[in-house]
Amino acid sequence: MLRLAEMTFNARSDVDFDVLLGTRDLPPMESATLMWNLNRIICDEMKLGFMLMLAGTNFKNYGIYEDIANHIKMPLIDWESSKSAPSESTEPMIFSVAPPAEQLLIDYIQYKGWRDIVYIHDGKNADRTLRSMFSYLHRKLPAYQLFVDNYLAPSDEELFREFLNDFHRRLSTQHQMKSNDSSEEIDDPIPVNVIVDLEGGYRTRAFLRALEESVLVKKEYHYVFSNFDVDETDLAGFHFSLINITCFRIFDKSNKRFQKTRAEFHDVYRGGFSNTDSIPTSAAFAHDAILVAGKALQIAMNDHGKEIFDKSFIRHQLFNRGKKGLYCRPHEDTSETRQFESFEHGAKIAEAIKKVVLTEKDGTLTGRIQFDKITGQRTNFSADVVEIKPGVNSLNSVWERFQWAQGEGFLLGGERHVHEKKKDSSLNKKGILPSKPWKLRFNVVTVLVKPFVMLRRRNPGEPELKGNDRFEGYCIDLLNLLAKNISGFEYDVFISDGNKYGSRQPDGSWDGMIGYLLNETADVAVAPLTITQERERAVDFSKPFMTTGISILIKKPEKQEFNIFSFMEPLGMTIWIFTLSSYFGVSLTIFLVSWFSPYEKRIEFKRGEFTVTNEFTLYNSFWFTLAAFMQQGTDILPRAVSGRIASSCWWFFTLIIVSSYTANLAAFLTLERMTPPIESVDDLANQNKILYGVVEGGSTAAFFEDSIVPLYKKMWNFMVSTSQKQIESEKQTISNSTSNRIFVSSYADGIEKVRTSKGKYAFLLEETTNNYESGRRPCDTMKVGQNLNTLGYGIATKIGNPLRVSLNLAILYLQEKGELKKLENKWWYDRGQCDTGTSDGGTSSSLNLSKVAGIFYILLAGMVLSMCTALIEFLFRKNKENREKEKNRMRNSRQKPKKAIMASCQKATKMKRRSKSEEVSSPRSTLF
Ligand code: CWD
Repeated sequence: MLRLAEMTFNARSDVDFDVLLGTRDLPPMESATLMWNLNRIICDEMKLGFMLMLAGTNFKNYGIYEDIANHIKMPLIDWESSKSAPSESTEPMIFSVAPPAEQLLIDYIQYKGWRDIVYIHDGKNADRTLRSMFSYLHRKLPAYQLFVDNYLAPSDEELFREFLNDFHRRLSTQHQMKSNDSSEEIDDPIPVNVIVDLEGGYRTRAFLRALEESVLVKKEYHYVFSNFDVDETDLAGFHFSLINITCFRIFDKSNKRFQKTRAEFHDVYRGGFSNTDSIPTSAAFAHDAILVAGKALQIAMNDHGKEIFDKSFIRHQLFNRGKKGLYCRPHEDTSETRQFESFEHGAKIAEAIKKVVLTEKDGTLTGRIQFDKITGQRTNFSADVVEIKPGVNSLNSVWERFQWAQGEGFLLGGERHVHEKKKDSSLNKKGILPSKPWKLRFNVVTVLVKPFVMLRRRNPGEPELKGNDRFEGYCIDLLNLLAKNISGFEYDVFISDGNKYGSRQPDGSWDGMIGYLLNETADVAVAPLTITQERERAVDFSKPFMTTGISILIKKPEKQEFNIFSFMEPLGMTIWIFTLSSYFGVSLTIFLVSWFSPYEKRIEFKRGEFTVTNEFTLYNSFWFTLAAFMQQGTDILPRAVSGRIASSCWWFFTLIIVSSYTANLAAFLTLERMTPPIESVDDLANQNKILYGVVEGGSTAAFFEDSIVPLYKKMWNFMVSTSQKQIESEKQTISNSTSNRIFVSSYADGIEKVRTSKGKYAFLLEETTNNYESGRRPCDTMKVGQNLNTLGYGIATKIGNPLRVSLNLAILYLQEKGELKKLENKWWYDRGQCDTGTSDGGTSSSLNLSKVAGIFYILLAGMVLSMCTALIEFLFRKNKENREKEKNRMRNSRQKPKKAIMASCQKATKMKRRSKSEEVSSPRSTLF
């Protein structure tokens, strides 16, 4: 800015000398050391000499400049602080281009009628400022009572937030205490008016940031920023939806003449600041300080003759009173003894500065410049007061600007400007946000993706579509709804180059829609843009207008083809194998228990002989179980309990299996079966016949890459390794085709790949597109399984854009009214082209083992029980026989003589019976 001012001044044709701005690079030093050395540095510079000093002082180094200026009589034009010289001085050497805000503050306080204020300050300057304020107030209104509560702001900007939180907490407690002390309830909020007086724009902006994030902020708080360092352009970047803010503006950054000069300067020097750099107000004061210096020298030459400075400079060396240079400490600094001598032209130049009157016509950036002859402070200047009152939200806040002129006060008559004044009548307007927004036409960036944004088809003979009419889709309808609900929201839609959503590049920049927002080509991005933490750091997102998740898209399975073995399909293969094994197992069990159990034996009398037989031979056992399985009967049945247990279990088993088979067969043969090869993400991950992939570099790929869930990690590793194998095999076959790759470059490519890969490729994409595509012709894709995660699509704006608040309210309003659901139905389901009824293939799948495992367990338990019973039967019978034998032996030994007679009688009885049984001739006659 100093160089720009030098260039501006030297370009003037009415001045026949140039100002030469000397600069000196300071050696690298800690700021504390710099302060320490500043005096020496300035004194060294004086040995070569200059005509006046220009500096942006701060409260730490002001004293050093002040000493040198007053002592050597070297005028100082300060562009940073507005301190005045001691009032008794009639020959001020220090002149401040930065105007004092005290009078403006007091006028404002009086205009508002405030009696209590809180004054937050940096420290050193506060005493002097308050003194000036009160002296002005007592001169103007001796009876006006003003109470000031002082707060010292921390010197470290990092602590501002903590400071403000404490401060707000303290105010709340005070209010509480006042309510408790008072006999009456204090319901009305007590207004708190805070004057913030911080040094420099940087600190003031840091304070604003902290204020924005501070807790316990209340609507009755009014913050006034008393230095001229922030204006509405700075404030537009902050959200203050509750509190009132006032700032003072003296430098209009949008000033056309300034912008033009700046552009010229940029062209000439190809450096310095760019057109987008924000210029702090202190830089504008520095610029004007140079103009003041030039003008003062011109006045001095006019007053004292052109030759006044002729002998002062010879080959860049100042000669003061005929001697080289100026010496702060002449005895220490030179070998020749010389008396201390002040600057011979200092007083004349200071006198000339007092006469300077510059206006915007002379090129000043901060308005009229004139100095008080006694204090050296700027006088007769005017400033704008900008008041920001909260509206429904910060977008709709009311910005009032009015002018103030020193000595005159506020120009509240016809010259008061009200910008963006809220109209009460607008409250009656329909919609949720009745007031007028700050900016009226927005650039909206989007991407072409079905059915969110699509190019509208033109019917033959229709005129060419222009502007927003070129597009249709969910997002376009959403924008229309937003425009209806945010009053004054108008927009122009354009498509992101390369249809990119926005991802962070290795150099930290962003491409796609996010990039457009950051470089301010677009104000809003409306698209299926996922809210991610990485993006949220770069831009602001609204509340989600739609939720979705990553899902699996596969090709619909072909309809079932029946073959000669289709009858087997109602039962799964494992059931068939288990059933066959059970058949063998049960048959053998029945055989064994029958062979073992004595109760299964029959004594038959055949051809004159008694024989012991068992009908359950191995062959008969297999026949018996097979007949039971086929729901048929046999002529043999078990008689022993063990055999009966085994048979009953088998009958129960066959009952369940056969009825399940019958039921399943009917469904199988009548329904068109379309069983998908995979039914969930686990199925997909645990197989390798079907390849699967995602869009390369997209948010879905990022989800898998960054996931810590083992299943998704495994899937990502599979995708990466498969892709590498594919690339290597492409290299070996020297093929340029990338159509086999599992990573695709767009969603359309992925969907196409699913369609053409004959069921050997599954694509992972967001559910919204999945559902849309599955409902479109040729109806050959389908979504399987649950979503892998939950995502939200949000509307993105540049950080700090107050439009976000309106968008949030509008989205919530549309959601509550069901408008968003209506839109979703319109674009997804009402326009569906496929019959969704036939795609339900899971209803007639083969019966699997897990559903009928119980009957296998029952069968097994039955077999074990039957064997145990057979063993018990055997032991029981054996025991009984032994006892009988013992009894007989005892009886025989007692009745030996009768034995012969008994034997002949028994023989006769047996002969008689045999002849009877032969008459009946039944093979199955049984003695037991
Ligand atoms: N995006 C995506 O990854 N899959 C999709 O189906 C659609 Cl419609 C969009 C982009 C994603 N939402 C993003 O913001 O990157």
